[in-house]
Amino acid sequence: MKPCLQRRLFVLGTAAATLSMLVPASARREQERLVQVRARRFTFEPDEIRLALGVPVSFEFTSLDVPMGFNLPDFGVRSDILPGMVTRLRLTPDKAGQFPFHCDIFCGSGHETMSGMIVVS
Ligand SMILES: [Cu+2]
Repeated sequence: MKPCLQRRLFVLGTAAATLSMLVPASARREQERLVQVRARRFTFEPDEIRLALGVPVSFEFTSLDVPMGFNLPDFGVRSDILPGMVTRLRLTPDKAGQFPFHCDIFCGSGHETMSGMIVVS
């Protein structure tokens, strides 16, 4: 490699390293947490989900038997959960506490008890 080309590459590399240090931490993409939830008559697994305040989460729902719903009224979100499919729901918890969720699609006797809890701290 010619010395002048080596010097150019060094300058370019140094400039790129400097630029990456100048990007503030807040502008970097926050790590999104993945939470997989499996539904089956008449349970969610897991039925207690602990989340960190302000950290984005991506839910992936699957049903092992019949169509279900995931409804989290305190955050105003819901999702269908269909057998053989993965449905996704993104959420960034902006308040701390315990927030119940439940199935909102009738799935048989026992549907009324199909619920769980999101715990944000
Ligand atoms: Cu149900």
